[in-house]
Amino acid sequence: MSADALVHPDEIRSMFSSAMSDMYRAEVPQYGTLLELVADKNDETLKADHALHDSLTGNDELDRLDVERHGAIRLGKAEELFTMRRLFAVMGMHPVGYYDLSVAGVPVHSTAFRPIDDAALRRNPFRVFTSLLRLELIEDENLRHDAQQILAARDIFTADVIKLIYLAEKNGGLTQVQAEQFVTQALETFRWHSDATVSLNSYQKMHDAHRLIADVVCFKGPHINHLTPRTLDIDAVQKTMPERGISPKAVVEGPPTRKCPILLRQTSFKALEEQVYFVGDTPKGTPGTHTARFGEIEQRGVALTAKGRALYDTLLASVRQAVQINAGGSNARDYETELCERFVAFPDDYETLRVEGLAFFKYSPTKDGLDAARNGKLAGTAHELVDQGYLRADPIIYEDFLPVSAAGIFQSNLGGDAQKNYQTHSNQDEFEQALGASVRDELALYAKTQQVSIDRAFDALGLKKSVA
Ligand code: OOG
Ligand code: NI
Repeated sequence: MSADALVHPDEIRSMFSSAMSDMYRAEVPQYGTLLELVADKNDETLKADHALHDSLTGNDELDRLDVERHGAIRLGKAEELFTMRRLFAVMGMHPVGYYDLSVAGVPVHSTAFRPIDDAALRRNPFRVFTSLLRLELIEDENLRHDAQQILAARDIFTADVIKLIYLAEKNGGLTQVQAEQFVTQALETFRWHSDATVSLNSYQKMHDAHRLIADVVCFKGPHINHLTPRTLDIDAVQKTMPERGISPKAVVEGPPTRKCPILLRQTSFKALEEQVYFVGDTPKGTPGTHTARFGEIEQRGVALTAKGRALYDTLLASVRQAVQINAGGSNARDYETELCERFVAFPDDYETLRVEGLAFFKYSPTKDGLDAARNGKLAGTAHELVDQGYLRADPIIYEDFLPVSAAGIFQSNLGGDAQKNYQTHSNQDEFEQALGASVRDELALYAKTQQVSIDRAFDALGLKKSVA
């Protein structure tokens, strides 16, 4: 490769995600313990479940499993979100989805920066759940004004990373040397700073209004607050966490345990109380503590269509109406029982999920299909060809997040497991204005992946195009 050849954005994303993981492991040792636990359980699961092993191999998911993780940051002002979009674009990560968390009592709205095409997801599906504080939801006018002033004065990006973003935009990418500098410089924005930018008194005022406001407003930058590996058996990891000195939250967010996993299940361990210094009389500052950083694991399942998602949302809402988890999490079992009982209404085999149009699948020709095509005796729809054994259908993995689950993860790290449901209006327009772009519609991305796979499979079988 010549010195001025451009590095592929997927490669920069992999370099960045691995550098971020190393940094977080050094900053939060429990994250390293969690990674080991997840790797052990994934090995056990794969050894015991050959069908799962085959399906992950067939879907090209096995290779990405070890590098797969997501993280999260919380930003304070529109300009930060705008520049963050440009920074992530250098690594082939683009805003997908709009999440309104105010409905669950968290004063932010969010998107997920992630790779979007199939090849990029296979290479490294690193995602960052990115939230923007909604200052207009702070009721106290003085406090809102103070928060605005503090945020206006901060700059979370290094001068060098800004130059490199411009360079990447101008030249359509970065050279190897520039990419390495970019990763080092970009990492600075996500680093933990134990020096707060405000006095203990200001911190406490923000903290009393909402702990999240203190976390976003009082520090130099949007420290990465967790990194989440993907597990193949979240129940096993949740159960084993205490044995390795980690204490998980009361319940796993998302759907219940199923034979055919759907969407996303997540659980986290409590944020750590860390020593920080507030602006004060002595040069070192006034010592105090702040809790922000935690650990999380996730298990991903098949992506749902709009129809499937509507069923999921309805069932989940009915569970949450029936049982609301209390602050101590002591009624967690009641919640789980209710969840399992109500989700009996959600079909739990891939064939029904596919035929009823509840989930997305990737189609590919089987060997029998290719043989039959040579003899020219194929006909039918995608579903019929699957029935005849000429096509196979593999679940398309859900690459996104769930607003109710995300709010639960936020809540459990802001003090207590209590679930809340607030009513406020979402404001996607304002979010996209700050972002300087519109977010992509995740359902359209899955639908396209499914349709492209059908088109390719039909081409390979010498058939005319069809829809699933
Ligand atoms: C983000 C919480 C949401 C997820 O996986 O749903 C999240 C945060 O606490 O900033 O990470
Ligand atoms: Ni998360």
